[in-house]
Parts: sequence; structure tokens; C-alpha cells
Amino acid sequence: MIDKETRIKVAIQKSGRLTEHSLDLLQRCGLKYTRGRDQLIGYGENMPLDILLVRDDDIPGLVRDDICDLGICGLNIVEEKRQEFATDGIDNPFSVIRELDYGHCRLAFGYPESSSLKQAADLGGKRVATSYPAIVQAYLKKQEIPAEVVEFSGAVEIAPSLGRADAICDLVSTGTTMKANRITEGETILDSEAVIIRTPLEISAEKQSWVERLLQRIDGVMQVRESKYIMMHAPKTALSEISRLLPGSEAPTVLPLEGKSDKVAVHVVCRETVFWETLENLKDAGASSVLVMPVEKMLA
Ligand code: PRT
Ligand code: ZN
Repeated sequence: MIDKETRIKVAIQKSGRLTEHSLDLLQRCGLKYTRGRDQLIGYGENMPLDILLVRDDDIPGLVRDDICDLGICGLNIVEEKRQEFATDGIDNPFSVIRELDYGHCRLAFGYPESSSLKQAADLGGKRVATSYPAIVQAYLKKQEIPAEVVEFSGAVEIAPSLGRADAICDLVSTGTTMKANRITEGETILDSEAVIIRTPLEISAEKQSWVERLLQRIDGVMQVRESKYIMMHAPKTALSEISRLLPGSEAPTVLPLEGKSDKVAVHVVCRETVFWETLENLKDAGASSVLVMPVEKMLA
């Protein structure tokens, strides 16, 4: 059992795109934890803070129901749930207290290349497939576009080819999924990143002071991001994709490779944490011999 009066409960995604970053953030704030036998709870050993590992869609509800004091999930989910709660007459279900600068993506319209649709204004009388019906509905209403919203829980991008919708509105990060499905990306209606939400209810003074400490530590962690020096070999054609994949990087140094005309060596300083996922994405973009080194000092 977790002591509700004295221990802060933080809901984070159990398994998905935000899990590694969120656990990493809490650990960098100094948290040491042990996982319960069911793996669903991480018990803080050196802070009165426990982690609940759940599906991201459940996080706003857990905070709104006061089961958790804090939650970390994408703003996309937070805004969708906020709209849902508002429809049910529940205002102020949680507040966003920090933007965490990872999990970046955008909720954007997508129009099949084969269709004549080019912009949201063309959607009157058409069907839009999305996993974010409340956000999309609110946008269409505000823009006075009489389109029908069709809810899809996953694989939204195949809705048009299945004949289930004329356009989509889905999360995009690299844009590869839309492209692969012959969909042209259109207007962004929400820019998203991972955020911390907090219950609007009062919490005990003891817990409040720990929440404040945690936030201070998070700010510290975000300020002194570990810079890395990254070196790799890459096809010349992949240079723009590689720059885009590296978070917080400056213009790369590009050097010729002896005896290779199509490949170059790329050196870049990256001011943000480089995760395995980033390295895998670099590899997928064509990079090889990727080396990541710590930067000891830097004079900008
Ligand atoms: O099981 P659970 O419900 O917890 O996880 P989930 O499958 O719902 O979520 P998950 O792990 O896929 O994503 C968690 C959060 O990561 C999202 O709520 C977003 O805030 C954030 N995020 C960042 C993304 C993306 N980038 C992203 N690219 N979430 C999903 N995608 C999907 C998108 O839906 C589309 O299918 O990736 C595809 C598009 O990617 P690109 O790179 O091809 O454009
Ligand atoms: Zn989910």
C-alpha cells in the first residue's frame, strides 16, 4: 500500500515512446526506485515518491480522479482529455506545470495524394479519421468546417485507403508514416511534447514541498543537458535527415572520406540527451560507425 498523505504518486507511460525519457528524467532528479513484483509500481527509495506505470491514455484520468498527484504524458493526450472532461461539464481537471522538451510531435491533417483535398477548408461534408476526436471536433467547429469526425484508435493513416475516411488528422514526428501511405501533411492543429500535469486539488504541505523540490530538480536537469559529440559516416543524401534527427544540434562539420565519393564523415555537437532510439533512427537514415562521446568543456 502507498501512503497517500505523505507519498507523491506520479503516473507515467508503462511502455511506449515516453517511457525511457520519463524514467530517465526522474532518475536524473535523483530518484532511486525498485519495481514492485507486478512491475506496475516503482517504489521510491530515497524520495517519498512512487511511480505508477500505466497506459498513457489513462494518465490524465488518474490525475483528475486524484489517484495520482502528478502525471507525465503528451500534451496531445492532455488536451484531448481536457476537451472530453469539459464536454462532461468538468472544468480544470488538471494543470500543466512543466513542458519537458521530449516526445515532440504535431497533430496535423493529412490529405490523400490521390484526392483533391488540399486544406482543412476543403473538408466540408467529408470524413476525417483521427484518434483525437475531441481536439479535431473543436478545431473544425471553431473554423466552421462541417466535416464528420470518425474515431480510430490506431492505424489512422490507413483509413483513407480502407474507404473509411477522406482525410486524417494524426500525430506526425518525422512524416514518414504519412508519406509511406501517400498522404500529404497539412495544417498542424496542435504542437505537442511531454508535459507534467498536476491535480488541481490541494495536497499535504509535506507532499507540496517535495513536488516543488522535484520541479526545481527537473529545471536543473533541463538546463544542464548533457552535450555529446557525435561522429558518424553517412551518405551525402542523408545529411538533412541526420541534422533533423539530432536534437539541439548545431550545423554539422562534414568531412570527405578517403576513396568514397557518396559518403562523408559527419561531426556534430548535440546539446540534448542522445537516446538509443536516436541512434537507431540515425542508422535507419543510413548512418554507420556512429560514435557518441561526452563533451567536457565547451566555449560557445
Ligand atoms: O500503450 P500506450 O497507450 O501507453 O501507448 P500509445 O501507443 O498510445 O503511445 P506511443 O507510445 O506511441 O506514444 C506516446 C506519446 O508519444 C504520444 O501520445 C505522443 O505524445 C508522443 N509521440 C511523439 C508520438 C509520436 N511522436 C509519433 N510519431 N506518438 C505517436 N506517433 C505515431 C503517430 O501516431 C503515427 O502513427 O507515429 C506515427 C507517425 O510518426 P512519423 O515519424 O512517421 O511521422
Ligand atoms: Zn495510448
